[in-house]
Amino acid sequence: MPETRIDAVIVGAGFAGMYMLHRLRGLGIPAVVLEQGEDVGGTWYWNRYPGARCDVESMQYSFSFLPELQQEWSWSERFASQPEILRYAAHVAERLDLRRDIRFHTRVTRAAYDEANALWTVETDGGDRYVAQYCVMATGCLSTARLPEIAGLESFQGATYHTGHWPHEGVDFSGKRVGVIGTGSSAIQAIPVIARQAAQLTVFQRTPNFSIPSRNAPMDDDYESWWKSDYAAHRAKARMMRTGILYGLNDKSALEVTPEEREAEYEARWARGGTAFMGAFSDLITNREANDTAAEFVRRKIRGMVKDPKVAEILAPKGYPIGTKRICVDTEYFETFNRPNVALVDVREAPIEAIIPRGVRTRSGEHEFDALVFATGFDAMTGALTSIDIRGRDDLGLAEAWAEGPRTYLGLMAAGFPNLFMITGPGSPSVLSNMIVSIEQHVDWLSDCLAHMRARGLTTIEATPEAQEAWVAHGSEVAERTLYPQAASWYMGANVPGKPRVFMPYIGGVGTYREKCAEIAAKGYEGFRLSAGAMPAAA
Ligand code: NA7
Repeated sequence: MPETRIDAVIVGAGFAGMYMLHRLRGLGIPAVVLEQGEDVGGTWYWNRYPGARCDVESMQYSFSFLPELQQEWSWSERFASQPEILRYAAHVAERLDLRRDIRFHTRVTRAAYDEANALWTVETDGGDRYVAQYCVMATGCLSTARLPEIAGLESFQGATYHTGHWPHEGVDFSGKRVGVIGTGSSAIQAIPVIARQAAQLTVFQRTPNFSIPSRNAPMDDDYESWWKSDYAAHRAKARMMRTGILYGLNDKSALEVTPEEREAEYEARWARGGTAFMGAFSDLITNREANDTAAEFVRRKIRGMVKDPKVAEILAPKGYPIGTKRICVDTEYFETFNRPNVALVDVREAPIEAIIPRGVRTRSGEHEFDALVFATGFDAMTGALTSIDIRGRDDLGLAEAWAEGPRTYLGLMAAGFPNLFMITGPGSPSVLSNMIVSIEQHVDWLSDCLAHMRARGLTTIEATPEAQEAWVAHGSEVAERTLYPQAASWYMGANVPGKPRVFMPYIGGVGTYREKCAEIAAKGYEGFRLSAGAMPAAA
């Protein structure tokens, strides 16, 4: 087995892996990135389904670490499409000359810690082996696509697709009868586009979702200039926001204003579009009564957009608070159900019994298709990590250590896995935030930590079990103060049968979390053990 000795192995060449490589180079730490795909971009490399678009505004969904980079790049739309984000990733790779240290087409299968030598051995599907001091998992939070467990899945004779693994050459649905299973963010973006092309589209919905119109539009020159004239200051503010996104947050409760004022606030945000809708009042994610006012507003909008009252009722989400399953952002999603070539099947009423050679059989009958699209989501946050055979001290498997749900300190490290780092791991704000803001914060923190260690001749760092347990407890306690645990969401692991129901991201807010991480570093990396050489396990 060919073996390479190197200081650091980074797994994944999405935005996290790319920036990590850049920072390690700056520190003079030789590193290699191992990437499954054939190019950079991570999530944006795989999710090429029609209509794929970021729901964070493009002026904010980009790197901030290099002032020239953010000045020279121009986004063409308010919300960037997947192809444009991928072009941006390629631009960054070129500008920083990153590709020479990235091994594409290389899937990591195993990473094992050699305790005596304090080294990680990382193995790939191509039979290569890398021995490194540090191993950085930049594997993404929504990167392990999931097919549902439906009988007969293999029997379908038409074409099948998963939104998270879309063919690079694209798909032409013209003249085709298409079935889409799922109504999460991916489906909500893809359905209007597929509906315009296909002869017939049938959507299988299990849980309706709240979605806010994006009001996407070509980039407004004045808006772009406003950002670029003082990018550093705007970014600094964004980093301290709850979600790492700069938008107007109303600090009033939804219950302290008059019904008219409340309506006006929701109307203004609905008209402006995007996830800033959830910033309408301060208590929308903590108070059910306040939340109900926003949920009811959106349900009313849906009833107004969808002509058939029966279809509107099926599409109107009920039974869980708005925002507790990830809020969607769409372009004419609900209106699409007014088209004569689009049908909606309520899977709660008529459960899918099986996939059959010609299509889908539900309790109420058979539906024939030429193509089936699975928009059924991901094994979020933990899937990409636990699908690699990661072995820490005493051969402890990460999947085993996380059998009851992920346990980390700050979402950066797990006890028992020295020198193994996670970028935006479970226990950090990650999927509840602007991912690029969170990626930069983690990579910067980790780079500073490695610089600190190297300056002092320290070689090993590990989270203590006590600090980890306290962080996990704090994370659950903060989540319990919100309405989030009330929904069966992928944040809770609820979309994967058998996955423990634990609220995985940290919901204390991006700004608060950043301060906490900085404070821990300032206290000499409190809660971590640092040593010069291999160290025994904590007592
Ligand atoms: P999501 O949000 O996990 O959505 C998956 C959808 O698929 C959701 O509507 C599910 O219904 C549905 N689903 C999953 N399994 C089944 C079965 N067996 N039968 C019927 N329907 C099913 O994934 P997305 O890709 O849309 O979005 C993920 C994130 O990526 C998104 O939030 C953005 O952050 C980007 P359910 O709700 O579980 O009842």
